[in-house]
Amino acid sequence: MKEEKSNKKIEVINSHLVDNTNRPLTTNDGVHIHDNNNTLKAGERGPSLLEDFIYQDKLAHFDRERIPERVVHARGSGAHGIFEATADISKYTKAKFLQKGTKTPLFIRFSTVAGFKGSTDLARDVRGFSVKFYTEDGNYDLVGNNIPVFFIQDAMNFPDLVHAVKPEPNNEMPQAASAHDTFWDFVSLMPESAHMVMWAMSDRAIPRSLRMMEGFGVHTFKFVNEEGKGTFVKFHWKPKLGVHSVAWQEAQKISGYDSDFHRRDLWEAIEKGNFPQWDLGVQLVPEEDELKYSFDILDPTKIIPEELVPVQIIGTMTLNRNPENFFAETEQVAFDPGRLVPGIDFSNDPLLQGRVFSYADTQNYRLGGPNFHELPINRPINGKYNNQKDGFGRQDILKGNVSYFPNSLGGGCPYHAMLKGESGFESHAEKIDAKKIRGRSSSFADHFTQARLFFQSQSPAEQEHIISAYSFELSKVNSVDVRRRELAILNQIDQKLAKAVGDNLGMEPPKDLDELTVQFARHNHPEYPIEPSKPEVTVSKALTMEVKPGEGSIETRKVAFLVDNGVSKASIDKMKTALEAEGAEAVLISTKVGKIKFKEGGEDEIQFTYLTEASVCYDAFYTPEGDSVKTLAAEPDYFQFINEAYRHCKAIAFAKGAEELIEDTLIKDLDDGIILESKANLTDDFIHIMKGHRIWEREKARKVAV
Ligand code: HDE
Repeated sequence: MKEEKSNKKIEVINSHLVDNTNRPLTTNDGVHIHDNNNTLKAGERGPSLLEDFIYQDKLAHFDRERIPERVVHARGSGAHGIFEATADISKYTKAKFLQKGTKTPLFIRFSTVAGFKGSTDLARDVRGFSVKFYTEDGNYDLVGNNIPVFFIQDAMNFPDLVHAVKPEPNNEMPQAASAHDTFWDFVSLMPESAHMVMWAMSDRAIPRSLRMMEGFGVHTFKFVNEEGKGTFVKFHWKPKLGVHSVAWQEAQKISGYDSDFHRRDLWEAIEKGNFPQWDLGVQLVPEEDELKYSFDILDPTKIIPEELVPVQIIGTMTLNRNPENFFAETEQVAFDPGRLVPGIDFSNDPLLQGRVFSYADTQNYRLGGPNFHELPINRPINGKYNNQKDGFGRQDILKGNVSYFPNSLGGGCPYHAMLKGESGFESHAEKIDAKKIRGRSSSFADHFTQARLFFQSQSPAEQEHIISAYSFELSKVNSVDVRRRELAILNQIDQKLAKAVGDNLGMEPPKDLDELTVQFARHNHPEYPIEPSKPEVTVSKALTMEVKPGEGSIETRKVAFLVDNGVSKASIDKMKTALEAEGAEAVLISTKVGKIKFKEGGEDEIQFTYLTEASVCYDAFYTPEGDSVKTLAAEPDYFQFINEAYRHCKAIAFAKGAEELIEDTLIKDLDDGIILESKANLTDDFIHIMKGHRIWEREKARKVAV
C-alpha cells in the first residue's frame, strides 16, 4: 500500500511522458509533416507565403519558449526522491507523511539566489534547498536554504535586499556576485543582516557539492498534534556525506572550467546510483518555552544553538531519479511555503508571514496563470477536487453543470470534509489579542551576538577564509564610506575580525557604528543600540565544518589518476581498489582520449584529458608509476594539475617510481597531505588524509601562486 502511494507521483509524471520513437514528425495539431526544411514559397526564388501554417506553428511555439525566470533563485537543479519517516513523533504532529514508516515521493530543487538562470554554480551565494513532498494529504513544500538564518527580519525589506544584491541597474553588473557597492551599501545600513552576511562570507557559501550541504527551514514553524496542541519546530537537513566546501580561489576557477559543476555533480551521482541522502532533523520547543531564550525564536536572523535544543532525526530523504526534462520539471516546479498540510502550521515570524503571499503570486505570473497546479510536476498525488475551472492553460475537464458550493444538483460534491466526519486542514487555534502596528519587537534588536557566536565557532582556517572573503568583497566596493560602515559593524562583532579586514583595506575599524546605520536601525528600534541579553552559548560545534583526517567519508569523491602510455596497471589497481572500497571514484586522465597502453601489456580507454579536465574539479590526485612518468615530466599541464592541487590543500599521492616528478612541482614542504609511497603506507595514508577533506593549514605557507 505504501509503495503504491510512493509510485503515484511516478504514474502522474509517466502519464505525461512523450516518446518520439518510431513516430512521424507532426504539427501541434497532429498533422504529419512532409517537409521540415523548406518554407512554402511562391516559386523557387520567390517570397514566402502567409498560408504556411506548418512554419507558423513551429515558430509561434519557438517564440514563446521562455518563461520569466525566477526573480531570485533563477539558477537551479532538481531531482526526484523519496522521504521515509523513521521516528515516532505523533505526540507533536499529526502530519501523515511524518508518521513512522511512511514513504513519500518528493521533488527537490537546489538553487543559487542572485545569479541569472545561466549563471555559474560556484558563485559565493546562499543555496536554495526546496523540497516538495507529495503527501497523501496534499503537497507540502519545505522551501529552505543551506544557511539557517536570513538577511532581514521583515518581508517588507525583501525587494530592497534583492535589488541591492542583483546586478546594478545601470549596467547590469556584476553577475551572480555580492561583491559590489549596492549590496554592501544595503547591508551596512541594516545591522540585522550581520549574522547572515557572516555565513555568506564563510565557506558555506561555496559548497563542494549540493550533496554536501546542510539544509534549513530557517523560520520557526509549528507542529500541531491530533489534540490541536502546538509545538515550535525548526527543520534541519543533515547530509550523509558531511558538509564540505571548496576554496574561494578554486570556486572562481571552477566557474570558468565548468560553470555547471554542481548541476553535473548531482546529475552524475544519481545516474551512477550514488543516491544522495539527508537525514531530516527537528528542534522542538514547547509553546510554554517560547520566550525562554536570550533571542526571539520568531526572529529569522537567529538560530537555536544545537547545544540548547538538540536536533532529533525523524526521517531520511534519498534522491534517486533525475528529471526527464529540465523545463517541464525543474523549471516549472512551483514551490510555496504558504501552503500547508494538516499537522504543520506557520509561526508568527514576520518574514515567513510575508513569504506566505509572495510565492503563489510569483507562480501565477511566472507560469502564466492559476492552473500551474495542473502541471505534472506540481500535481498532488491525492487529486484535487473543487469548483475552480477556467483560466489560462486549464487542463482538467470538470464534468457536469455544477461548479459551486453549496450545491444539491451535484449531490453536494465535492463535499466539505467536516460534513462526513473527515478531517481537513485546520489552522492552529492560537490566541491573538493585539493592536495593529507597523513595527518590530524589541526582542529582535540584538544583531551581533549570534554573528559573534558563528565567527567564534569556526576553526582557525575557516576564520581566515571569512577574513579573506570580507576583504575580497569590500575591496571590490568603490565607496570608501560603505567599506568603513561595514567595518564598523564587524568591529561590533569581533575586533580581531574587524582589524584583520581593516588591515587588508588599509583602514582602522571605527569604534562605533556609523551614524547612518544607527539612524536606520532606529526606524525599527527607537532606542537602538539596545544592550543584548547574555547568550546561553558562546561556541557551537555544530557551526563549524571542520573535519579531521580520518574522520569524514570519501564516498563519491573523485580522484584524478594522472597517467599516460606505459603506466603501470599494477600501480593503478593498487590505489583504485583501495579507493573504490571506500566508495571513491578513480578517474584516469591523460594527454589524449582513446586508448593507453599499460607497461604490463593490455590497454584501457581514456575519456578525460588534461585539455578537458581541470585540477580544481577533483578532490585528490595520484600519480602511478611506469614509463608514463617520462612523458608527464615534459607535460606542463600535469604540473598545473599538481600545483593547483597543492595550492588548494588537497591530498596528493605519488607511487614510488613517480616521486621524482615532485622536483619540478611547486611543492616545497612535504606536509601530511603529500603521500610518497617510499615513506608511507600509500593507500591507507592517502585515504586517511582525504577523509579530512583538505589540509587547510597548508594555506598559511602561501608559497604557491597558481
Ligand atoms: Fe524566497 N522567494 N522569499 N526565501 N525562496 C522565491 O519564489 C520571498 C526567503 C527561497 O526552487 C520566489 O518561485 C520573499 C527565505 C527558495 O523554486 C519568490 C521572502 C528563504 C526559493 C520569493 C523570501 C527563501 C525562493 C522567487 C521574504 C529561506 C526557490 C521565485 C519574505 C527559508 C524556490 C519563486 C525554487 C524563491 C519570495 C525569503 C528560500 C519571489 C518575499 C527566508 C529556496 O516568491
